[in-house]
Amino acid sequence: MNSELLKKLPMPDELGRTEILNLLLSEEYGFLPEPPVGVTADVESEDRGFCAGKAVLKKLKLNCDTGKGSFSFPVSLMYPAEAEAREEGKTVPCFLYISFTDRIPDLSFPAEEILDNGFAVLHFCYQDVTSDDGDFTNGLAGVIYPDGKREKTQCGKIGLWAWAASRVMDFACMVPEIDHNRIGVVGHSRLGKTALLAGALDERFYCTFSNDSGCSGAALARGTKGETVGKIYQNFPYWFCENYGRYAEKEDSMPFDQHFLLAAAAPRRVYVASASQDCWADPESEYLSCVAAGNYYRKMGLKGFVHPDRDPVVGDCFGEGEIGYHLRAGTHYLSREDWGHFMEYMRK
Ligand code: GTR
Repeated sequence: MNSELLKKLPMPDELGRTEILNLLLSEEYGFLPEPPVGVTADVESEDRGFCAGKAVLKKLKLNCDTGKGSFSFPVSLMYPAEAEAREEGKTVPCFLYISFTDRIPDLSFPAEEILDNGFAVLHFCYQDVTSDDGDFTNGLAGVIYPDGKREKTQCGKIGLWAWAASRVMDFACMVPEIDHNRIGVVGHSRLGKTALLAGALDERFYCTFSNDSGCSGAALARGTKGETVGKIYQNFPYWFCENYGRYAEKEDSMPFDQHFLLAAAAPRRVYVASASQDCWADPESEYLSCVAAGNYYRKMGLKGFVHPDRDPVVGDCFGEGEIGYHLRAGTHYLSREDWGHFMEYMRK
């Protein structure tokens, strides 16, 4: 384990959650829009025969009164049919899955398996919120930034997707089948970065699941062997706020590193999933970030990240602390194996 690097990292120890978040928002992701004045849902269809009738699938439109105009986007809700027996107190834990597609199920989303395991899922497709490019005139961006222009510290696309995840959370809190204290937000890759931000900002999330989120997600920027701040900001400046560009190839000058993002979720749970051949996301940097954030948790009197004092090997899964981690064999992908670990961690 690279303990020299760990010693050199800035530590959030003296900072409270609000200060950590302010730092991350002003320097990296940008400040998100205010929460909406109101959120309502229109049920557009209901399939009671979903997964052979074992589950219910509802397609909804979520309407948000942002204060700057109204914005709507599609969301899907699915839960095991037996969760409707509410008088027996059978509410179920729920995954809020930020997806790359609107397909249900999908190769990266084994819906039936998740439902069979007793979980509800709320699902939305990120590009239904706003496009994944530098155009800030469409979707939520178009409502929040009427002329398509942002200030230096106003959020980029990751912040807008994370804002949408919190609106789905607003809705989740109105669903009687769901256990409102057991909702985990899940995302892969750029949407893993989004899930981490949403989970750090919104204390209603019980747990955040980051899958292969890499640079500007779970992975430390300092000492990375994968994607750098310079590279990501060159290719995807619109994911972040303008200030982040100042740290391109100057990671050592950052007053924070990505373990601050994990620490901002304390005392709640964060789970980081890495893949052994995902060199661009850099599993080692994701692991070290958990180690560093674990120290912050421990200073709060929590377990933090419970792990052996060595680099992880394929097949390792550390789920004892408030920070969980696994290293799966293979490449950049959200697999059934990853979901299996997420479900196991949520059950704890
Ligand atoms: C890559 C990007 C990564 C990761 C990935 C993805 O091109 O460099 O940071 O987010 O895209 O989201 O698929």
